[in-house]
Amino acid sequence: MNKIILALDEPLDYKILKDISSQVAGIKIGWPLILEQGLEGIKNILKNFDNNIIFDLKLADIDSTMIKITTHLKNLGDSFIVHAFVGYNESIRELKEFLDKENKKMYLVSSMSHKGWNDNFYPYIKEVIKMTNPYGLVAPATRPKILKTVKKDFPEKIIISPGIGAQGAKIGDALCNGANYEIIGRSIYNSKDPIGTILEFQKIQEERLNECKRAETR
Ligand code: BMP
Repeated sequence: MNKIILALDEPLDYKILKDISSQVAGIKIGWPLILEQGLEGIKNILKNFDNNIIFDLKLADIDSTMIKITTHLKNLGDSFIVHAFVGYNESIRELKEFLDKENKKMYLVSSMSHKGWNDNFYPYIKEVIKMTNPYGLVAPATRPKILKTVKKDFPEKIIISPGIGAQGAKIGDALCNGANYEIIGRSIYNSKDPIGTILEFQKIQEERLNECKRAETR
């Protein structure tokens, strides 16, 4: 089972990264690693990964700024995570057109995993998602109710879900609640044996998925 997206917010040894690359469904790169390693460092890290490289810059700006930013990174990755709350016209619409032309995917943030996020805005975010028709969505493992709602509203979208381990959700829970992949960072890159941890998490994911499928059919 390959349903882990590694959130690489801190560097790992190159040898470990090479071994990890075949064990995960993707890698998420964001500001912490970009600022620490610089673009050249990121290029070297990404040599270990063939595909599903997700740039998580949580873009939230006007169209021309977001297009400039993604232009710098488009040759390095496959997808970009973008905030939906900025709205559609002169922002996400134009970025989506640009990314489509470049054959890149967009994930929109539907809800976040931390306590301070306010899901009262979800009806608005849902409208932006509908208009945009992105490739995928980010939805939190920490709040099963909204994750299930997002899945129900957008059953055909790929849902990637953070909040597992360090933020409190259990491995496999997001998969049971409708996510396609679980985004995991600290529990992997801070562990003494990242590859062993990934293999163990994959086993737990499989067991949890079987359990919840069985529960559904009861
Ligand atoms: P960790 O497993 O170490 O908590 O990492 C989670 C990753 O997912 C981090 O890169 C974080 O920025 C990201 N993330 C999140 O935690 N919550 C969200 O709602 C959206 C995210 O992208």
